[in-house]
Order: sequence, then C-alpha cells, then structure tokens
Amino acid sequence: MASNNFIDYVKICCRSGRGGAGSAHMFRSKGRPLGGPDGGDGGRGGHIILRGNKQLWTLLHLQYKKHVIAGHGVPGSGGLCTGAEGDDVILDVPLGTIARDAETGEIRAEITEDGQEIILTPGGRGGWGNDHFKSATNQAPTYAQPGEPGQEVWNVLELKLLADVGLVGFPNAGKSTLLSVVSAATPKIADYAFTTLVPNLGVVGYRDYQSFVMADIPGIIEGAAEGKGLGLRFLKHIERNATLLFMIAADSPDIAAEYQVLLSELEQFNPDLLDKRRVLAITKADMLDEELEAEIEATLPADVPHVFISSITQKNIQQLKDLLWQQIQDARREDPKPLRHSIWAQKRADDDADEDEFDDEEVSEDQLD
Ligand SMILES: Nc1nc2c(ncn2[C@@H]2O[C@H](COP(=O)(O)OP(=O)(O)OP(=O)(O)O)[C@@H](O)[C@H]2O)c(=O)[nH]1
Ligand SMILES: [Mg+2]
Repeated sequence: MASNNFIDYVKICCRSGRGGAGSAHMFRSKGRPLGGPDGGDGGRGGHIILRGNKQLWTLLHLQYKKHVIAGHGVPGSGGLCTGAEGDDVILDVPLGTIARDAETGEIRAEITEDGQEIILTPGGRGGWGNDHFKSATNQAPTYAQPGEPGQEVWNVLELKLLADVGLVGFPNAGKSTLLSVVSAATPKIADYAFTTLVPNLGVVGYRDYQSFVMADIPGIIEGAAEGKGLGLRFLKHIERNATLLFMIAADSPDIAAEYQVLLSELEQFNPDLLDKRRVLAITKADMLDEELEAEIEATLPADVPHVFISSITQKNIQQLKDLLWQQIQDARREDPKPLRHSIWAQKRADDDADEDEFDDEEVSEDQLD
C-alpha cells in the first residue's frame, strides 16, 4: 500500500438537482375545443448517492473533488408527458465511510456493505402538472406546481477502517513487524519512532482457511491526546475493531505503567474504546531468557490476557493468533453485524485456499530492515 496515498477525510459540497416544473398545458384538437388540462409532471432532480465499493480503501479519489453537482429534472409537458429525471451522481466510497453534515456534525450516512447505496443529498421533487388539480368545480385549472429546489450541503466524508484487530502501542513496539509476519502486508519497519505514519491493513490467515483483518496504526505516546507525536487522530481507525492488541516491547522499563498510559490515552480519545476486548502482547521476547520472562510476568496487569511473542523468531505467534481469534469470535457473537464486511476479508478469503503454508511463512531479512 502506498502510504502517502491514504486519505481518510474529505469535505465536499453536494448540490442536488432542482425538480422540473409541472406543465399547465391544455389539450386542444379539432372537434374538442375544450379538451381540458393535460400538463404532465416535472421530473425529480438528480440525487447525490454514496455507494459502498469494497475495491476502495481510501478516499483519495475524492480528495480534489470539491463540488459535486447533480442534474436538474426536466419540466413536464402537454399530453401528460412527465419530464425526465435529473442525472444522479454516484460517489463510490470504501466500506467504513461515514458522511456528516459539515456544519452540524450530524451523521447522514454510513456505508458498511459492498454495493450499499444511500442518498446523501436528495434531488428536489418534480412539480405536479395541472392535470392533478382538475376537480368538479375547476375543470380547467391553469395552475401547475413549480419543481422543488435542490439542496446544497457541505458534507464531510470520513473513513473509519473496518478491521477485526487494532494494534495499539508506543512507537517502536514492533507493531508493523508483527503485521508483516502474520500477513502479506509490507509496512515500513525501522528502529526509529513514528516509522508508520498512516494505517496499514493486513489479512491474517488462520487455521482452516479462515482469516481476520489486522490494522496497524501509528504509535501513541504519552500526551497524544494533547497532540503530541501524531496525536490520536488515527485512533478512529480502531474505533470499530472488535479487539485491541496492546503491544509493549520487552525492553520497556515499566510494562504495567506503559499499559496504563496507553489505556488513558485511549480513554481521552473515546471512553468506549475501553469496552473493547483486549489482549496484551509483550514483544521482542527473543531478548528475554526464561528467568527474566518470569520476572516480568509477575508485574503484568491481571485484567488482560497476555502472551510473550517475538516476530523475529516466531515465538508464540500461533498462540497469539489463537487468542485473538477467540476474542474476535466472542465479539462477533455479541454483535455480529459491523465486522462482517471487512474490506479485504472477502478478497483474501478466496486467495487463502492457495496458502496452506501461510502460517509457517518465514520472515525474510528484507522485511526486517
Ligand atoms: N529483537 C526484536 N526486534 C524486533 C521485533 N519486532 C520488531 N523489532 C524491531 O523493532 C523496531 C521497530 O519495529 P516496528 O515494527 O517498526 O515498530 P512499530 O511499532 O511499527 O513502530 P512505529 O511505526 O514507529 O510506531 C525494528 O527495528 C524492528 O526490527 C522482535 O520480535 N524482536
Ligand atoms: Mg510501525
């Protein structure tokens, strides 16, 4: 994934089409001088429609699209002819896109499924022709309705990735390395802080050709809620994840304290994040001997399942997957809907059949430096 092409926020002015006016036409023909009203209705104005597209994973294609304008409806005409509808504009967006009114912040649409269509800005209704208004006391109305005007609304489209597991940790904890080892993703990895600047997604192959989606987001540091480091803006991408995998390096001076810092930053961003299922991974465990591991284990928080892993030696990677899978299944049982439509899951489910040896994949030297 080209990292600088990840756009998760765009603001667009949407102008829907005006409805066509109804016609006030009177029927006339030889032998029927008083033919009566036969004005047709105007066509409705064009809608602006959001459509889910699982092939997309960013809003990049909308970045420079500031105005979207739908067509106007055509007025009705004599002979009870209804005017044509205005042309709709369809905006394809990735799954997980939310549309808000830019002024009020009100959520107008949320796209979670491929092919799902939601009218974001409805076109104006077409006016009724005079035929609708004839009655016993007014058999030849000369009145017809004008078309309804269209709407002009500034909308914000925001993408919140739909993944099953979100990686949370300080910079350099080894998040991207883990993603590169368990999935086919190739995130940038280096031994300096903030290597990852935009989220990366990877599909993790699991036993029996199953898979789940993991999202690697930029590292969080103490004070991120006040804007330190890259801030918390990327945390929105784990808001809809079923499970959070906290990752803390084994060489951290105080693992329990670091865990608390991460929790409190998450809470400041959105307290609901604390209701999610959590797993704690102590990374880089290849640097520990058994004695040290036991010593660290005694200090770990009791309220969260933990596992010592090493992405480099593959230590406990399968155990970690088992643990995550179990949590994902539990979460899906509780709330089956939102995570079923993961962006890549569908695509990779087909590919997975060819990848039996996926779990045993060796980490290549290139991936690690
Ligand atoms: N010894 C050892 N080193 C590791 C392991 N996993 C990652 N590293 C090293 O730790 C450094 C940081 O790894 P990254 O995966 O880039 O860390 P990150 O958490 O993605 O960091 P940011 O993107 O900056 O937030 C790299 O030099 C990796 O080679 C591991 O299991 N064992
Ligand atoms: Mg990284």
